[in-house]
Amino acid sequence: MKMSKGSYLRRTGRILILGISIFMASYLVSDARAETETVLLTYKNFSVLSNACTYEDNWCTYANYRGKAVIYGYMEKEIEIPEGATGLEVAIQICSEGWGEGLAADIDEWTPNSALQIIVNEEIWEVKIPKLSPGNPHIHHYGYYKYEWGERFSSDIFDLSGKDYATLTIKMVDGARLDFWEAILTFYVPECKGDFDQDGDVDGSDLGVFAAGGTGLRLGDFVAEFGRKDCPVCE
Ligand SMILES: [Ca+2]
Ligand SMILES: [Ca+2]
Repeated sequence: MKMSKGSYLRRTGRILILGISIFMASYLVSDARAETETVLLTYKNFSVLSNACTYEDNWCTYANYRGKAVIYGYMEKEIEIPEGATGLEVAIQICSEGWGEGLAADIDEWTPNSALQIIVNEEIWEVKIPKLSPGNPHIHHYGYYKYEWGERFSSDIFDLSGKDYATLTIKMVDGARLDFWEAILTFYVPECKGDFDQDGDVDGSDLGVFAAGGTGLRLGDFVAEFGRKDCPVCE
């Protein structure tokens, strides 16, 4: 069917307005992410172990079964980022053999800054170990415990946009120590909901479909994906 001049102008106008909105809304952050891949790391996978007590080198006497490490310093590792991943969440699993294992700081070494830090390149996420009042079950073995044996905690999502590699550091600050079992890395790739014609990118032709309406996608989400060329394609 031939488009009348009026509807042609209306459609062109709508696309123009969308283009301007996309430019303006490109400051909006979209959180439409899909989990891609998880990677498990034990202390053996870290290339740098500094002031870390391990089952093989058990100078602290607490790393007394296979797979356990007690971290007083830091661990570091170069990680390869899966293609298209823009986010990384790091979860720490504490050993689960028994009472006294956890993320803690000895009472006489504790400061208001006692914390565990997870650092990805320059970005730091940290969890502080609070000073607790006497009689609290989280005070034992001469330490303040933030997490206890068997518990797991997760970082915020680190930004990996445009990177192929990153340096991951797990670091103890001001007397903190960790009974470390494993780190679980979860990589996230933004979902490509805006690749309507399924050709692996979000470009002008997808914009045309979006402009025509009825896609159910929010402008902010479309904008976040606009320009991507790494969308998954059905084989
Ligand atoms: Ca497309
Ligand atoms: Ca295309």
